[in-house]
Amino acid sequence: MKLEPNQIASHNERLLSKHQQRLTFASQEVHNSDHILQQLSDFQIGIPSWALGTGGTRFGRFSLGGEPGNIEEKLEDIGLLHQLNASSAAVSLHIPWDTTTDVPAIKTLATQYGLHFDAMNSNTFQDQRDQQHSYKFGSLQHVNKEVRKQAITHNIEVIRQGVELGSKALTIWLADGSCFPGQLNFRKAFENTLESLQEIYTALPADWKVFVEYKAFEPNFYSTTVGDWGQSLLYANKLGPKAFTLVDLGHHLPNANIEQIVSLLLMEGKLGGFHFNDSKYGDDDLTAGCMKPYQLFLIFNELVEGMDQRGMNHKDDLAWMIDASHNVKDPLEDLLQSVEAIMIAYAQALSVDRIALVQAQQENDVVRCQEILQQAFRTDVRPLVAEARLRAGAALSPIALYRESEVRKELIRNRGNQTIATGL
Ligand code: AOS
Ligand code: ZN
Ligand code: ZN
Ligand code: ZN
Repeated sequence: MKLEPNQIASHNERLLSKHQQRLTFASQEVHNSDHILQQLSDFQIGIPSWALGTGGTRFGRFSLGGEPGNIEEKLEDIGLLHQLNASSAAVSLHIPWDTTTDVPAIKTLATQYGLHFDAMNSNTFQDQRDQQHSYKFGSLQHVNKEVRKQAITHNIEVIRQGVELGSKALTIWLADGSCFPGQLNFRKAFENTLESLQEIYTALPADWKVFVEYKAFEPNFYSTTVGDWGQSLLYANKLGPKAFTLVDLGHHLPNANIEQIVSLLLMEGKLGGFHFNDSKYGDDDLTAGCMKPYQLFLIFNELVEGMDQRGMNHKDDLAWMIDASHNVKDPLEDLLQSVEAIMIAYAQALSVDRIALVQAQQENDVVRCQEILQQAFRTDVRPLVAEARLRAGAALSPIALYRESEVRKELIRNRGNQTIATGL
């Protein structure tokens, strides 16, 4: 389904006068509202194809109904999100879950929704039907060369599909590691993985990037072969200029200083992109900004500062993606919330008085430094985010419009009540 332009227009009309009051106030609260509005309208966030249905846990899964059963329906859902917020113009596919035989049709469909393809994801953490070798004991790290070869071939196939779709990057997340001490030789696992990654790297087109995603634990609980940003950076450095580290916010050990990691990766020119989400305990894959909005802001604060220092383009030089999983919410509402939280954090980071901050740092004025950051964080920039949407023809309040238009009801009518999204 698609929203009619007049549905959006009449929704906005109803909220307009209240919005304008708020906007006037918010614009006075920041020193650079025009700049922020411009940056916000350029900024686009990639939606994960695997987060459009309820994922469930190993204890169970509760169907929501109306979930997309194929790639066409996934694009339809993301197209709808993009209509609502004008900030979700990209989709990140996962292969083989999203394998398609009719690439031209998928490309046309995506273009109709105003979408393009962000990083492609390979999957060597599950065994697929008819697969010759099992990944039970790892894929790119495996002690058996034949298994490694199978995983390498899969990654090269993902690149091939991505090229056809117009993607420019491959994200590799490995479940590889070990569950018990002694199970594997760390160094050999690293070397095997590196060698495998090198073969994949060789298959990358000239204008492609590869993102090496790290994760501290799970599904392996003793060691992970790409376990932290240090290991990911080692691989990225050894691979070459097309290899980068991907930061998933939920993949760190408790209390890790993610903003510092981000800052140093940027300094090294090795930050590739993000999987945004939030968590309380581990890789919870909850809505971005739902637990630690200040951390999200601090990360964006480093990003804005570091990217501007390096003369990077905020829009294109990093891959901005969400990685999420839903058990109890309507995934589409959750994704709208995540995008909103990311936009808010970004807008706040853009509003930081950098000149004053540098001066306060030079003077070791710790109190002033904190005041400057918290001033930005505590300013309500939501009207600016809404204004950017309004100017782009999207909804002032995406979730309100989603509910008013009874989108889920319509999706259930079209797709049925007992749906399982392909993927997880
Ligand atoms: C797994 O924990 C990672 O976050 C990956 O990005 C993974 O490919 C994605 O979550 C889909 O399972
Ligand atoms: Zn991830
Ligand atoms: Zn995650
Ligand atoms: Zn994860």
